Amino acid sequence: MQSDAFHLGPLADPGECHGPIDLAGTPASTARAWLRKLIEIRCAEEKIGDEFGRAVIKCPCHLVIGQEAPAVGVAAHIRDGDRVFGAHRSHAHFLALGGSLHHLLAEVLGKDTGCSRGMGGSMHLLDRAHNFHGSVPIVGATVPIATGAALAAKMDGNGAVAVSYLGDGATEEGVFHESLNFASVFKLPVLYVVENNLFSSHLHISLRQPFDSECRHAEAHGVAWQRVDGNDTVAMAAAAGRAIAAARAGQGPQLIEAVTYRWRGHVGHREDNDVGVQRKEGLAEWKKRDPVARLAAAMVAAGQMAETGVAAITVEYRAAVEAAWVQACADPYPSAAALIERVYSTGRAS
Ligand SMILES: Cc1ncc(C[n+]2csc(CCOP(=O)(O)OP(=O)(O)O)c2C)c(N)n1
Ligand SMILES: [Mg+2]
Repeated sequence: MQSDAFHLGPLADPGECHGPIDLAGTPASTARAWLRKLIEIRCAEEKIGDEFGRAVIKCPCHLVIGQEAPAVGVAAHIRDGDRVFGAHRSHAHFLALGGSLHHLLAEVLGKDTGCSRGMGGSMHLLDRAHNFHGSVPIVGATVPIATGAALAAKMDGNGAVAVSYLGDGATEEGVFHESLNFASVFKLPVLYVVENNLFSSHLHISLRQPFDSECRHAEAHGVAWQRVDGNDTVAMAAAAGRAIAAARAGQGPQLIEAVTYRWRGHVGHREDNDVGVQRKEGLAEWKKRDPVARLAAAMVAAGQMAETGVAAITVEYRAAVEAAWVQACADPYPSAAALIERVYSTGRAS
């Protein structure tokens, strides 16, 4: 076993990895598309945070501010027929694949126009038209579903892949290990993206696991793995490109560990609080690893964008988010009848 399968090293050190990233020959148009998507997600999340703070949004929201890059890097390689699954912190996964701001905001407001008809909220996102086949709040629960989707893709021989996003906390669920074992034995075309933000709720990884890197689980199950600076969109896209190409080519399951950090508390809008526990970590240092700023700095240095580029794109997306918000606020709630439309019943009275 590779000993570096156990340790994150500098990637877990908030004093490291602050500089501009390496564009690695990324064309200006591609870098710009990724930057725009990062900023769209950031603006949407800030709005959701603001409205959650004002108690206008009432469902629990797990914000992804600071860890937008994995979703954007992976989405760059998803094509129609692939099946992507998220978890409780999936606004970015949904938006990166092309999900609509309006459908997301309407969902967190409980409106009929939401992506789950307003009946799921932030943790039940769905957008099959953009290959996003669902997110659920039960930690680890979508890992076996994605594995099953990969089995279906293999049986259909259609060249599709499945993607499972999960957190470092979800690797503590037994079904994660069962899924990796199964996928490895059957050489399934599945990519597990572990967004290791070092925390599960208020608990740092050092209090929960003997080692801080989740790659050891891939190694143990014979799954190919890569570890990436999860705040570097270019590196994320490159790793996802390699992994997804290998999975499509029949080389079996892949795992990417994206090391990142969330700026807001576990749930809700506050920066200083994880479910009632005061945060102690060096958030100011982690903010220097901002995926938006680092991609933008590299683009400016390469002459791909003016210094004012981020500000201009941010103005544009704040307006788009605001327009979608106004529309969602004006939308109706589901009718009372709609509440039981999808309820399964045998018809027998108990
Ligand atoms: C099976 C299960 N156990 C516990 C919870 C409560 N819970 C919700 S999110 C969460 C933390 C998960 O951490 P991680 O997987 O690292 O994701 P992150 O929140 O860091 O994105 C926990 C414990 C749950 N929803 N489901
Ligand atoms: Mg986590």
